[in-house]
Amino acid sequence: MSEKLSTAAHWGIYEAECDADGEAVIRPLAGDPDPSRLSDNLDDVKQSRARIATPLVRESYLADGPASREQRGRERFVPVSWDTALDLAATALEDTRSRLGNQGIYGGSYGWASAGRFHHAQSQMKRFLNLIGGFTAARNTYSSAAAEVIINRILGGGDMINSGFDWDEIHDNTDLMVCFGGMPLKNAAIDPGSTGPHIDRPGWEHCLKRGLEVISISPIRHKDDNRPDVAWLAPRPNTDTALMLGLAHWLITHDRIDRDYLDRCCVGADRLIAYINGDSDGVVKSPAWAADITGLDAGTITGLAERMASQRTLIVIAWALQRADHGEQPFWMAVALAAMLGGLGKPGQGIGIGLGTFNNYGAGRLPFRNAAFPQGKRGVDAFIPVARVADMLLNPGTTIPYDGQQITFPEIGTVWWTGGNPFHHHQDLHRLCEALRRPDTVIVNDSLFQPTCRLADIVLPATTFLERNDWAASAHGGFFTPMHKLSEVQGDARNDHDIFTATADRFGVRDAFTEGRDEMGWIRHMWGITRDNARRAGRELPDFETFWTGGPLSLPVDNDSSGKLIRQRADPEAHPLRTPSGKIELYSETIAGFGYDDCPGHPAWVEPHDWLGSDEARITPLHLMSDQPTGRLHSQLDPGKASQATKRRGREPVLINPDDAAARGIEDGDIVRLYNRRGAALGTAVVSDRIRPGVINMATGSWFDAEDPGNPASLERHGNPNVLTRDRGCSSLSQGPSCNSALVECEKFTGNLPAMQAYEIPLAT
Ligand SMILES: Nc1nc2c(c(=O)[nH]1)N[C@H]1C(S)=C(S)[C@@H](COP(=O)(O)OP(=O)(O)OC[C@H]3O[C@@H](n4cnc5c(=O)[nH]c(N)nc54)[C@H](O)[C@@H]3O)O[C@H]1N2
Ligand SMILES: Nc1nc2c(c(=O)[nH]1)N[C@H]1C(S)=C(S)[C@@H](COP(=O)(O)OP(=O)(O)OC[C@H]3O[C@@H](n4cnc5c(=O)[nH]c(N)nc54)[C@H](O)[C@@H]3O)O[C@H]1N2
Ligand SMILES: [Mo]
Repeated sequence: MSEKLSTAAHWGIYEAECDADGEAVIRPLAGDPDPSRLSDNLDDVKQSRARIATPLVRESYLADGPASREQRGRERFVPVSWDTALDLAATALEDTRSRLGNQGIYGGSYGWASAGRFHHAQSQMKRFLNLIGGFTAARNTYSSAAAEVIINRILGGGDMINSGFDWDEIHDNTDLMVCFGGMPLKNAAIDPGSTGPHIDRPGWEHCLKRGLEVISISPIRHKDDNRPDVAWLAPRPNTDTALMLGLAHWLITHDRIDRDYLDRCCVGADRLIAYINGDSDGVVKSPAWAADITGLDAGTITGLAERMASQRTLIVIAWALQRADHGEQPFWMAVALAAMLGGLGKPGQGIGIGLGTFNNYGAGRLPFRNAAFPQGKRGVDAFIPVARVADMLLNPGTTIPYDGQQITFPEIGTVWWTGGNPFHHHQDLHRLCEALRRPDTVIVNDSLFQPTCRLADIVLPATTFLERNDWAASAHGGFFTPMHKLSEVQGDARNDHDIFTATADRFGVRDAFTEGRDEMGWIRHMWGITRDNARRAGRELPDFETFWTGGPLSLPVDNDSSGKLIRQRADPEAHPLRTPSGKIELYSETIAGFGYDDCPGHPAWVEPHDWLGSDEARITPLHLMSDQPTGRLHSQLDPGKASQATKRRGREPVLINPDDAAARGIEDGDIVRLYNRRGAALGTAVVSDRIRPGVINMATGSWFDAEDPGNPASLERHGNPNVLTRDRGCSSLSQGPSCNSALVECEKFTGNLPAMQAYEIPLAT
């Protein structure tokens, strides 16, 4: 073969060669300055003990169908033929359609799946479901639901959650970077849709070398932050809004706010100032008030305010802060604080949302769209806010508020999940088990037997990205990668496309689904559309053959997200934002008009349901944080080498402060049990002063492994924090996930260490 072989994952672009035995040898893109350690998980894409070899049906579903629903998660699976599995799936869809209509099919199927524009698992499923009349969908993401909703309302446009800052701009224009959430460069390993060279760590180090001053504000000190030239402030979790209000109070009382900018480019500053001064509620949001809530000194807060007012300051805010009760507030207040400082709309100043959240996040975008596998026309309009899935399954017919609308939960007969793992991403997992025992049928497509498969009736084995042809395009930075088939398909696995083609056949819509194209036909077609889009925007992409044989390529990107605020600052009348006022909304008439108690018309300190200052903290006194894992992308390839290397004694590490450990007789390396009223999970203690006392952290992604799924009294043996998190929307506005607001207690585990079963496939044979 003369072509250059390549492939891509969310965590990197890879070049490949075939060795003498015809085996593909895969290595990170040449010139990547900081290749991700997640590459070590690739062995498990080739060969994994958890790989599903053939379609599986839960034992009593095969005998009794939906009547066996209570057995989900408690049973073994029977290997069956594709025909048997797909006939059962088609019958389930038919039954649901006739009993409940198409809205009785839940196809929200949230999840990251794999990189690759054609074999995008959810798009494949949604196209098929639309062709048979539609499905109930999901809106927003687990990543940033609260930010998406609030930023859209106050800055006009969801694209404004992209930081819009690249490292060169920061290098040249920023004196002080105040990072709410720190600078967790572990997260910059990945980027949706494939990652070009990992530029964040070198970019950050370049800026520090130039003398950029950084203050990391986070209950955890990250490995990348943990250096003498980065200052660390560790507030109580979920109290950042109070801290920002305290900073704003100092700016107001010391006449250090940019009145001209607030008048010209924002609306509602006076109402927010009245709230901060206590005119509207009798509570002055002074640094002393903020100190009481955050656990920081008042002097530290005033010192920080003065520095921010005196230097060219960039506020950086991690998405984690909004994955919390009232998660909209710190984002809204961070925008307000940046506006008061007057830095918004100036290069290198203002607010960098999510810088460091993904690799290349500030690097800009291409001025054209990459073709996506077409999902077709929505058959029904029904949708839910994505994180309300268990509420929907448990409470059909109930109505909830969401961003000014009223959403009534439909009754669901069939759930089909592909390319996602709700037993990774959702909260209160025992409750989720209960919820997934309600519908008639649960179907899951995956390559590995991840925990959602265990709760399913029908499990369909999907190919991995190494086993098919595709192409990838990075969401940030302009990278395009041919994804060549590098391994033979294992067992009976099928591409998601082929799974839905065969299902479409059972409904007489096969040709409509495929449009007569095969895999390479679609890839060529989608490349052609992308090339046309590029040409219309004045950019040139090569023809398909040149692309397919030529290896990964890149185009220069445009960096224009902060450009909108720069233009607005220069001339607000000529360049209005897409908000009702055309300006930045520090008070929103629209939100105030919704009348939500839990989300007033301006940013405010609204106590979270679970935090270190709440009554609940007397029973469960530790605030649990559950950040993104360093050794994997979410739960993907958890049995893999990089993921396993982060575990201790095979369990997920629990970061705990020496004071909290000593008070509980816990030593480094001990197995500990975390618990609250929602469940209990095991982990391995890592005792360190890199975490604030009263706070513990267990990263996400260890596969859920409960002794008795659905029973909160049973032990989760592996270390999945979502056994402990609360399943409640951030507020009536966004209804986003609030996993980062959870309290727990921790004790040394003294029983016999139970054997884990997370990676075993419970086969009936
Ligand atoms: N407590 C807590 N919970 C959280 C978070 C947190 O911070 N704290 N973070 C949240 C965030 S930000 C996110 S984005 C979510 C992530 O949640 P998910 O995106 O659901 O997690 P993944 O593990 O990426 O799930 C993807 C699944 O798709 C499968 N897959 C990969 N390729 C294919 C394919 O080609 N076909 C098929 N059929 N399947 C495939 C993988 O094997 C894997 O099981 O988790 C959220 N949950
Ligand atoms: N290696 C790896 N990288 C990833 C992912 C992965 O699974 N693995 N997932 C990717 C995805 S989908 C997403 S959405 C992003 C998520 O990006 P983020 O949401 O930014 O990531 P997290 O790791 O959840 O949190 C980052 C840090 O925020 C801080 N933090 C948490 N709560 C608070 C708080 O209340 N106050 C303050 N001041 N700080 C707080 C903690 O230090 C925490 O470690 O990461 C992406 N990057
Ligand atoms: Mo995410």
